[in-house]
Amino acid sequence: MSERRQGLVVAHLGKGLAVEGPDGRVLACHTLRQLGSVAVGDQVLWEPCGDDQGRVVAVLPRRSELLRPAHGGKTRLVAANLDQVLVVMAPEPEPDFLLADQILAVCEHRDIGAVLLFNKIDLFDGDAEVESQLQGYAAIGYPLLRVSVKQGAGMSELQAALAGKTSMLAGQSGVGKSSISRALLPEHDIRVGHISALSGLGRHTTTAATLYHLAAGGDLIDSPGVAVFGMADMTPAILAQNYRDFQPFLPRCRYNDCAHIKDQGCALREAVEKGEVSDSRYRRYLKLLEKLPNLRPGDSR
Ligand SMILES: Nc1nc2c(ncn2[C@@H]2O[C@H](COP(=O)(O)OP(=O)(O)OP(=O)(O)O)[C@@H](O)[C@H]2O)c(=O)[nH]1
Ligand SMILES: [Mg+2]
Ligand SMILES: [Zn+2]
Repeated sequence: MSERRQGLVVAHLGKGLAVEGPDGRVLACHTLRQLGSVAVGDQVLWEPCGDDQGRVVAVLPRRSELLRPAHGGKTRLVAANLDQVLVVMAPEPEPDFLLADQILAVCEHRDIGAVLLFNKIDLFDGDAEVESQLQGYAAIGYPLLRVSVKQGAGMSELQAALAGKTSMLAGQSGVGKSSISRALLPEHDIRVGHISALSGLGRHTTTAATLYHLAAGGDLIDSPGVAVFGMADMTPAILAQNYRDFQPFLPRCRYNDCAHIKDQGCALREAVEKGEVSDSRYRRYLKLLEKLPNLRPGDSR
């Protein structure tokens, strides 16, 4: 029986995994079929087998799981042990606060922290509407960082927010996610080369999630696309519960299954009318409801 070691899954290969051992070396590993899904960010136990390869024999308990919808109503694990998602926005393209709300709700649902990252402040003219939305998020407890990768502004605060944590960047196209990654990840190209060079288990595609170590501490999982923040497993009730600012009011709705639309005795709507909950957050919630697959007409009273 060979010796078991702990390792960190840093990438998916065609038929296996790239696992980083305690000495920092990355090697290709097979997985046992009965292990089920293993994802980037997983802590695993592995044992050496053959030439510079390993076999993953166990997955250690996870503190969080990020899933995305897959074929046949199933879900696929995209990343494990994420601590936080950085929701990147910018003055240009015009901020998509609906997408931001969706990402924040999915993170809340998965017990993953969230931070707002407002990039390109070199282009920001102080637009009152954008500023008021940003401050609204800060008021309900989301940390708000303002940076300009282009000018290097706010980058040390960003590094401090990432230190000691496993994070992922998310947000609409063109806000600067890749630019931020490049600024934070001097080892990016080296690592992609190493992982692609691992033999025997198929190729690593750069379209798959990959974990990188940050120079100033912490890890960054680079995962393309915002599809991972789908709401396939959410009902109206679950969506509302994952709005931090809605939570205090929900237990006071007259009906347990209140969808908070036109329901009688809806405490959330009352709170919006009294100005205790942001009207724009509530209106965007109504829009997100329309994107939920589970909402049938007549679900609400
Ligand atoms: N003025 C300014 N431009 C920036 C800043 N950060 C990024 N950009 C520019 O914004 C554009 C988009 O940046 P990307 O990093 O490609 O954006 P992305 O979020 O990765 O976009 P997708 O890959 O399409 O999702 C590029 O032209 C960058 O040079 C910034 O701080 N200030
Ligand atoms: Mg990009
Ligand atoms: Zn209600």
